[in-house]
Amino acid sequence: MSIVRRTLIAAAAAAAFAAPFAALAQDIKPRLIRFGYGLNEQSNQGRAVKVFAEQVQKASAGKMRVRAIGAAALGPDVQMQQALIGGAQEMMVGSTATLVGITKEMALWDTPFLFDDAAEADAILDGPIGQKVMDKLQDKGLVGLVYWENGFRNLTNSKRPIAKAEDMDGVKLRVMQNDVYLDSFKLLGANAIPLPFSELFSALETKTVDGQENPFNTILSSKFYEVQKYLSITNHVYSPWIVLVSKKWWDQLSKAEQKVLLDAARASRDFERKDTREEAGRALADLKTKGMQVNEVPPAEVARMRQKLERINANVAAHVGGDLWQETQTALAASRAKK
Ligand code: KDG
Repeated sequence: MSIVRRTLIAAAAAAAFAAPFAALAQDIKPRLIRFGYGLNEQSNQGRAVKVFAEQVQKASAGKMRVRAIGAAALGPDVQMQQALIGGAQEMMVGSTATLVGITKEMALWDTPFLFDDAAEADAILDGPIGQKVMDKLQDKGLVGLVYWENGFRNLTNSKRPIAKAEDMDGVKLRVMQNDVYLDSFKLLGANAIPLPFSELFSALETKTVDGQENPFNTILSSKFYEVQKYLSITNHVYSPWIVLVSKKWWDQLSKAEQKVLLDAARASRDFERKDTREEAGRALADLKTKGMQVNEVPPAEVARMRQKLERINANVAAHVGGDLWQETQTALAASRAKK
């Protein structure tokens, strides 16, 4: 047998022997997923990311591993959004409000008083309208998987209780980097100042701003009670979070891998909403115990705020498109008619 033939046979035998190990080596190297978020690990957001990570690890038999990176360590929402679009980061969860610069239809969820309760929010967000808005992200390099609950937002500040809109006059109120929030609180008389969430605690502590607005859960988990005396309950808007994937990265995944992520996202959504609502029920009592002075804004004054903000609805409708706005209003009217 020629030397060439002997060499070829030896090489083929070596390759055949190595193949299973190569496959095994592939099994050993899990696909790593950097999942960034803005609140801290102990928050409702942090707990839900942990559940997502556990679901992914279990469903992929360890072949996909989520590294949860909280407290805006990968940057504020807008920075993480850009990292996902560029493919430098795989996943994040953050506010829909900070996505409006990328996908204008996300402004729909910023409409003051859009949802009367969480049931309405779940039905619209998890239904065809929520999916239609989420699908708009794909042209911009993002894939939305599910909506989580940030919750109904309430006012805190260090100057005075807010019992009516006029009490906001002159209050330097931090808002998310979003025109609907900016315009709404200017209309109510506040001095609205947009800031990333990651800068909020220090801005409150140094009195750069007097107040902010967030759900009870966030006020508690971010320890805003340490730097805010007054909590005024308005429930002025229901705020969703959205779980996002880099489309550049998503498109490289197999269908099976994409299914693992989507199934885990849905399971984490159901956990997060339950966990958030249970915590919100306790958070108000905890905030009082921590020394916050809490007042319920009288329904008549909330109605006056809502009336003042009616003109914001027209801006949102123009921004998101008349068809989407009308479809949402019709769906809400239909669900309310059944109550
Ligand atoms: O990463 C922080 C975001 O999740 C943001 O939604 C938190 O509601 C928030 C705010 O006020 O910025």
